[in-house]
Amino acid sequence: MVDLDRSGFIDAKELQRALNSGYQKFSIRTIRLLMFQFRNPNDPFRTGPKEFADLWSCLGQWRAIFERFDRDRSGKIDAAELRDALYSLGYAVPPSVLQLLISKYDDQSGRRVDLSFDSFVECGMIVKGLTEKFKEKDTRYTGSATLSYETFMMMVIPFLAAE
Ligand SMILES: [Ca+2]
Repeated sequence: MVDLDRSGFIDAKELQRALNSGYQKFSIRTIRLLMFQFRNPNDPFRTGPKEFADLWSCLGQWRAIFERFDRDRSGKIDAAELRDALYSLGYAVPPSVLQLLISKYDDQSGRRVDLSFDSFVECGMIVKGLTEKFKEKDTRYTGSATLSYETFMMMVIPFLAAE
């Protein structure tokens, strides 16, 4: 149903259309990040039925986490709720990092930053993805690692998906 042009694969626009519903909107940036995370290693530029199923199930898990940590039932996740949600997943993100991350979603209105579901998923995937990448280099879990310039860039750039 999602594969509107019947190509056997879904593209970012098709996925965005499938995920957007009345109260939930996904930015194309989050969509691209999701597609990157669930790419097929043998065919990384195409999202087929299996990748889509994995992605869908992962979104269900993020939804459950979102509901669980939206303690004040505001329909949004604030900085403290995000910290607790990430902590529950095993990511003890330093306060400075959390602040930098959440500041990316500041709309400059002067109000407290609150994350909608798609921004929450994006934050979660960035923290999870980069932490896992870092852990590959920090095999003894010391919190430090030595990386080459190329390795560092290769780690980070995929998470800076274009708008
Ligand atoms: Ca909330």
